[in-house]
Amino acid sequence: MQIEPGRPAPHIGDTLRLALLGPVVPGRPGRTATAVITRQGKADAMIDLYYWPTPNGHKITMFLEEAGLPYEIKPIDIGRGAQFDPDFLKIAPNNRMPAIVDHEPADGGEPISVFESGAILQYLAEKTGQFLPADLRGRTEVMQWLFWQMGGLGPMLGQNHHFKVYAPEKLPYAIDRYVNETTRLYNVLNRRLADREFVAGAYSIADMACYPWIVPHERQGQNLDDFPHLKRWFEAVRARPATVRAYEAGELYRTRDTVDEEAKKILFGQTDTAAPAGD
Ligand SMILES: N[C@@H](CCC(=O)N[C@@H](CS)C(=O)NCC(=O)O)C(=O)O
Repeated sequence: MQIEPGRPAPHIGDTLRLALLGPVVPGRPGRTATAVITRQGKADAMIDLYYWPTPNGHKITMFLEEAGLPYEIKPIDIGRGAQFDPDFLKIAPNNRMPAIVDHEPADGGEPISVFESGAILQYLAEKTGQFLPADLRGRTEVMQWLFWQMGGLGPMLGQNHHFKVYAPEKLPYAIDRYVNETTRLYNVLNRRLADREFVAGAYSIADMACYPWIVPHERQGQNLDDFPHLKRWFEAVRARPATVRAYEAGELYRTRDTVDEEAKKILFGQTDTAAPAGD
């Protein structure tokens, strides 16, 4: 985190004006952001959140801000390889963030760690009794859309970003495949939202899982005007105060382009691909 030199350490409730060192968008230097320190930096936070400001990371800050749980962000700078730190791998063996450690689990026992954003959302919803209905039918509605996001919307849109934006070679077959699949998934969500306010009943972890993946719709080759129900939902979720706070928290860590050339080597050059000897 880069904070203006000479400033005291941030405290809960502080509003900071931050100079973002290093342009986020090439050609737009000198950006600043206003960030409200919510529960980050609290020494005895209930939840440690291992985080970087990406769609899967935003899901969890959205939940924590909605529920008002005390949390401390432990930045995992994936563009600099922090996901391979042995201590992080103990709680997140897939070398991906987000992950959490809950220091006050419901059973009163030792801290519990959770990785995978869908599992984290479910864990936090069960812990707090919020954003996941208790009744069989309501819960099943939410869980199927949460799994739909985890198995479809996230991975497919991630491949869209990869081939459309980051791949060194622009492969028309791969770009068409993932942009078309993105459009299909947007249509599924748009139809789903035609006759309801949120994805599954009241505002839930299914909405929190989907929303951050719709934020980069332009880079995914999509125009939200083509999906009017999705657009209405998107604007409603974007306007929620907790969503605003979650994205402001992320701005603190967006001190440079996350996927610069060094990051590309780390993110797209992972070499743990050979079977161990004897397999
Ligand atoms: N299915 C995982 C995906 C997590 C994931 O892909 N995280 C990315 C950032 S959005 C990451 O940590 N990448 C680091 C890497 O590729 O090494 C989840 O939903 O938690």
